[in-house]
Amino acid sequence: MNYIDLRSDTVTHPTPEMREAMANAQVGDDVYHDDPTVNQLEADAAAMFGKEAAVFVTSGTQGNLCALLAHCQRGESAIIGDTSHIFRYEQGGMAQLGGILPHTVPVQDDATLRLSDLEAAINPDDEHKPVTRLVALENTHNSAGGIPVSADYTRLVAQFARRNGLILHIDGARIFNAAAAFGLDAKSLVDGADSLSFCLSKGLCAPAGSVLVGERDFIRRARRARKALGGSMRQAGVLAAAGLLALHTMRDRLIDDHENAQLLAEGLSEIPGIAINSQHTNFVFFSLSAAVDMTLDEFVGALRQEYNIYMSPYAGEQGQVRLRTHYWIDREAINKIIAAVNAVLT
Ligand code: TLP
Repeated sequence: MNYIDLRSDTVTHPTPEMREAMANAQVGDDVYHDDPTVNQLEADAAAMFGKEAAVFVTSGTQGNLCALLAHCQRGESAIIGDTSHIFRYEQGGMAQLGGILPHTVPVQDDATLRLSDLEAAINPDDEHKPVTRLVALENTHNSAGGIPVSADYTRLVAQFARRNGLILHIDGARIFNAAAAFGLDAKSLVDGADSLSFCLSKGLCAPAGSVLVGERDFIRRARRARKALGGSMRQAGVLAAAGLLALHTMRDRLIDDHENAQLLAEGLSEIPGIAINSQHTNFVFFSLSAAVDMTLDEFVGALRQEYNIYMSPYAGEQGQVRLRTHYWIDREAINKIIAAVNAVLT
């Protein structure tokens, strides 16, 4: 590649091994459960998280929406973080298509939701109020800057959910980044959760697809939701073949992306005019200091035009740039980025 793309880890291309596996994949019609490669991916994902079943979906957004549609009835309420991806960046699909009311609670600086806020968000049994059905966590937390959420905290929320008759769903788009950050098996990060959606197409490099895991009955309902959303694919084994490699060969190297993000933040922090706001897992957020005589758009434009380095100002908060490291950004690229930013600012 003759460019360096830091806008997201969603920009990752499939690896050469994935392209080869895709070309050779055995396929069938997955709506008939006939695609052996999809079946394998679903079985492996379910086993990895100690759940009964799994369903291959087109995207992280579809995984979350299928989960919410399968868990909740129209008119019910789900408690979610006010900066959660489900609330902010998924077209309000839960409300738009599911008639599910989002009840938001503040996401704390450490990416957790306070148990007292969760408690206060549960509606009493009162005919004026929607029935509260579910609580959702996000790990790692995107808007919080890629912060990983601990296994202990997740267990606490799972116990809280159990005590209050609520379902716990985890948006684990980057659950393997959290696992790498803690040096833990990803399964321990979803202990007690009823469902988890995780993405194959971000740091793990598959070209498309996410997997939703949970109990068998729940997955049966989620498959119906996927169908209603037009997301049931036919010979999806060509995608699942890349997904299998993502699941089995790409998790262990995520720690390299975290190290690269750390090196990047360290290198950028030494450049006058750059203020690093946060660095967690594979995320770096920074701002330009007031002394810099350039708008963010001009800065980002100069990097793109002069150095083929892509960054984007972060839509969530004005004045910040969000960077993501991933498989296609190696040490050499990190050094090039630091040198280019230095050149643009001096
Ligand atoms: N996030 C994308 C954008 O939509 C913002 C990105 O570039 O980070 N959950 C989380 C925590 C996510 O970060 C994302 C994608 C999703 C779900 C949705 O996944 P896709 O894009 O596959 O629908």
